[in-house]
Amino acid sequence: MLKLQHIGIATDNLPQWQRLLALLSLPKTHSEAVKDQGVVTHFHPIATDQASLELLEVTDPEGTVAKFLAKRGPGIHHLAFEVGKGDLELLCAKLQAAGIKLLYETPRLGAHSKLINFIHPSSAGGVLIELTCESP
Ligand code: CMX
Repeated sequence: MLKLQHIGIATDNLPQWQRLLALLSLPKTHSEAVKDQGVVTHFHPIATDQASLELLEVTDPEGTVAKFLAKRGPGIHHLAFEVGKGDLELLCAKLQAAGIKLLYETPRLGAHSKLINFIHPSSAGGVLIELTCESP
């Protein structure tokens, strides 16, 4: 099985990402200029034990993913991070207090019967971020 190594995110606002990743307890471990590619890379390791690629097949033509496909075309739709059981409400409160825009007032039920909430792309450098945890 292939092992996920990293996900590259293009940004024009590094401080916004650094602030959000600090709130999510994802510190930077390494920065490196890659002159040949015209970038400086900043690495924030994430635990990837049993991560999946989730293919989103639309069933509701009015749904958010159908809208995404129509507006932006196919491609990466969101990143999902799992937090410890019982920790989602606390993390959401911390993010809200820091001015990060969440989609739901309280987490909803998602795939695998997990609790989910989302950070709006406007608060996460143009990337939709799903936060998930085991439901109690
Ligand atoms: N990634 C990055 N940007 C996105 C995006 C995505 N997935 N979806 C929308 N955007 C952009 C829009 O293009 C728009 O950009 P502009 O302002 O430049 O036009 C911007 O975000 C704001 O959009 P919006 O008008 O607030 O809202 P949308 O109607 O486009 O909906 C969002 C965006 C995030 C609120 C909606 O997609 C949503 O509710 N998502 C959460 C639910 C979800 O995505 N479910 C599917 C996955 C379920 C699962 O994995 O289980």
